[in-house]
Amino acid sequence: MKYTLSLLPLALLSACGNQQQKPQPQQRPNILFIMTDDHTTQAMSCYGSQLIETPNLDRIANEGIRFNNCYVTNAICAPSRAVILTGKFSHQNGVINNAAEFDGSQQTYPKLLQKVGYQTSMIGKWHLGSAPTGFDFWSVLPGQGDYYQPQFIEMGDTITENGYVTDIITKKAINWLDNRDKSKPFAMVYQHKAPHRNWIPAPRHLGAFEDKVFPEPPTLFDDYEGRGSAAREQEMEIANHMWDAWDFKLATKEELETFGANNKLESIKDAKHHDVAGANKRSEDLKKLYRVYSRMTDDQRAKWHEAYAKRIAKFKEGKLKGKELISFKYQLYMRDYLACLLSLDENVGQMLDYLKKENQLDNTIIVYTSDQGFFLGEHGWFDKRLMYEECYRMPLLIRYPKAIKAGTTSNALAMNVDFAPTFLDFAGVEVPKDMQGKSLRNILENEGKAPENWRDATYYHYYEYPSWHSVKRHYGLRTEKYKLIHFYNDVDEWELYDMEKDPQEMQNVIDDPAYKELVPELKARLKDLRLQYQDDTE
Ligand code: SGN
Ligand code: CA
Repeated sequence: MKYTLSLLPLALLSACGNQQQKPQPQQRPNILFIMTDDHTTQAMSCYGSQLIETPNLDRIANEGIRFNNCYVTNAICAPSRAVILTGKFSHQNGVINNAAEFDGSQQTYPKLLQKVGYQTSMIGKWHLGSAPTGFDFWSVLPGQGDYYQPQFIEMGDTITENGYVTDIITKKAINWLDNRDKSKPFAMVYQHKAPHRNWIPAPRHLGAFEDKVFPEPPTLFDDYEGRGSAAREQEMEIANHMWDAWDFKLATKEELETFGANNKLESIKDAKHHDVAGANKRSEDLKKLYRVYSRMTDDQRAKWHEAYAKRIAKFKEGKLKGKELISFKYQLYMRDYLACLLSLDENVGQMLDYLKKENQLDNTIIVYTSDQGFFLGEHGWFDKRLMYEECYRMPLLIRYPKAIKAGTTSNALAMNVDFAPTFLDFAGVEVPKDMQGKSLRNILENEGKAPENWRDATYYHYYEYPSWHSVKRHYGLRTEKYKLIHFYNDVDEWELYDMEKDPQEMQNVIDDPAYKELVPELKARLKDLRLQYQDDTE
């Protein structure tokens, strides 16, 4: 029997009335948050990369928006993830470094979406210590996770899956989408491990770039002149801080198998990877690689040895010295890092195709980003952490044709702290006052243009020191034109870069008389930002 209005009970009528302002669950957009680990804009063709083509990521950019100036607030894994979930800076959400455990009882955007009827899930790299909260389904890698035959913790149970991590994460994500309650909108956090160190490509892509020579960045041989002690004393140089076996895969089949025969797996698990010197170094190095090798199938091992034979032979000739050796190492680094992106791009393509097939492509806000950028040899480095542009900038692509004109680009200053407010805004949920970011919705709907009162500076604070890679603690700001950084803790040093004249940050102009008046202005602005975001940590 059909109800006519007059037959509806009164209480139900008034409930309908109340709901009229809020979007109905089925009108709310789906949210697909795709995040990779350490994927930087220099390795995306939609950002003008000279290194690689990423056609499926470019699809998101071409059919949506590309942000040119999106910045991380603390360029390291767990902190970036915590900022994104909470919409709050590290000093407020508690995860100031990778060692801190995320307090899962706090407010996050997935929890707020769940409350208004979203189905939520978290699949892939999590890396926040505590168990995920706010998700109807979760399946996450323990810690950093493994590339081959990875373990997952799935709703509390530990399981091992066969295959390559990037493919498996996608399979799990699509499987969840397929089996969800299709009457409700979804918010899925789909996060890859790749292309994190030690950059292991899918078996089908092993050796894909072994014969390719990649262009070197102009700052590969930077001597850090004029920069402070942070740049000089870091430990993330391709020349000095990468490991022959672990990073460059320079270990023969015989060496690995002999190592495996002589060492118990338990002792291999706790391989040390920094603060090791002398004779111990090679064995620690092999230990680390052997742990990965021990997970491989025979077929994977065969492909591995075939792929790396050439570079091992070249290295063993022992003729490369000085700059030539650094150039060689840079090539090996690029070959593996970039080969990881091949499967990543394929998998994102699969996800887009799936949504299309399901008729959900245009109903879904699709975001592509990475937890921060990365150095691909610029300044001679790998890794991240510093407030220098290559790792400070995050990729940010968003596709949602209902709000975004295809092919839009934006120079607005955005931060990862803005993601949560943006999702809530699109879902019709009021952004809680204690979230510190701002919704980017206006910018998306306005062809990339920021509103009049938009921020004039981004704020940054990095804490993980002393620790891996020895990058000193610092905080700072970036405006459209300038970047000011204060290194503290064991030093008290300032750096200033003129980003228009010196985009590669080779000239620290903090003591240059031409900038004498600007320095106190920027320092005052930085002080204001610290007050605004209530950051009194130092
Ligand atoms: C590992 C890596 C480091 C990296 C950290 C943090 N070393 O410790 O190079 O900086 O992870 O990365 S490794 O020898 O184990 O590969 S993060 O993405 O989790 O922040
Ligand atoms: Ca990372």
